[in-house]
Amino acid sequence: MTEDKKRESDFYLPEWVIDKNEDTFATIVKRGVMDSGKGPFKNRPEKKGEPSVEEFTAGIKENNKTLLARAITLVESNSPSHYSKGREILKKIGPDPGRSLRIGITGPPGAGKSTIIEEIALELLSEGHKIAILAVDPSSTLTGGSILGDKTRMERLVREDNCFIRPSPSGGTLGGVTRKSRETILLCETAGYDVILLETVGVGQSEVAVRLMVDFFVLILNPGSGDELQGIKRGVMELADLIVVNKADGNNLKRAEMTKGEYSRAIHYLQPSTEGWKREVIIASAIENRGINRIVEIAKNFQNNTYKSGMFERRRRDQAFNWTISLVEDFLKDSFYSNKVVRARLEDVRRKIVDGKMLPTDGAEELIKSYFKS
Ligand SMILES: Nc1nc2c(ncn2[C@@H]2O[C@H](COP(=O)(O)OP(=O)(O)O)[C@@H](O)[C@H]2O)c(=O)[nH]1
Ligand SMILES: [Mg+2]
Repeated sequence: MTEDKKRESDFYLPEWVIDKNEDTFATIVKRGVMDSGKGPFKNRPEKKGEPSVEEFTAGIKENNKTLLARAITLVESNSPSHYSKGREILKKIGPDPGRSLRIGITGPPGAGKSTIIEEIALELLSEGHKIAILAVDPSSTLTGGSILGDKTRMERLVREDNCFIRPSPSGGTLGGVTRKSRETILLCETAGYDVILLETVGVGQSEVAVRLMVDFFVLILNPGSGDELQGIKRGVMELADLIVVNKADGNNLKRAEMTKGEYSRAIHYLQPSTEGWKREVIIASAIENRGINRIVEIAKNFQNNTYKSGMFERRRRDQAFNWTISLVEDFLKDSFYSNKVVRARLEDVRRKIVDGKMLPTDGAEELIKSYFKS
């Protein structure tokens, strides 16, 4: 018994404690109290470990928001053991967890994306839909702002049982965030969310990434002078299924109408983003809740039309394969750059190339050879 106690108390000492040299330390390490048998801790349920894959899956299907959030944390995790558990959960769920409409909302910072998302969500909730709001922000370190906007405004949604809000994971590569967002979408759909709203800041690359994850893609812009039209990349407009000129209120109303006219002319020559769907430009005011029902209506028309034409299903399948390829690419990149031999050679090759002593083509060949030799 005493022998047991001794060993047990040794266990509670930190690793760095030097044997029989107690005076050296200003801190005395004592064993903590696990359970006094009294007080508030007594009735607390025994701390269980992480739920099993089955418990996760069953809980998510019953819309247990805590388990849903924890599962998302697992798939977002960079730790291989967490991520592999996340993957097991996804495997159990299967490739097609339920009918949903995935809507991507993009646009420059401050255009009113979050405000519009909130209004769309409130409208859909009142119709009995279940809404998940996710943020894809590959540039959170650049833009700094909170992507879901003013927290107090979101409070209207936070209280809703049928609404789940998940802000963007901070940091990470675009590829990483994209991969995780796809998994997050699947988890939300398993929990019964039938409309997924994805907000992304328009910074170039992110629109392309989000377009590959959603069914319907909306670009939010503001009333502006004709010059601004030049600044909006043609490519971004080409990705959109709908363009909304937001903030059409107060003194801006007239300008919004004019901007709408300009964009309508500009999109005339663009390729459709979705085969068989003609994009349009509308005006809206999220603050005055005008035009929001029109956005919802157009999204539903889009869903019906693309269901009928088969485009909806076809795009989903293409996106699934695209996801597969991007996972392979992520893997290869990781494998290459974490390879010890490659890492050892990298600096030397870099120096030779920077000093003009080696051709980039030879540098690449050398690195690739060292990868395969290792
Ligand atoms: N006047 C006006 N302001 C708006 C409207 N929608 C959003 N805003 C304001 O624009 C600012 C940025 O909105 P936010 O939704 O956070 O933009 P985001 O960065 O695109 O998500 C906030 O101060 C909003 O209150 C609108 O329809 N009209
Ligand atoms: Mg926002």
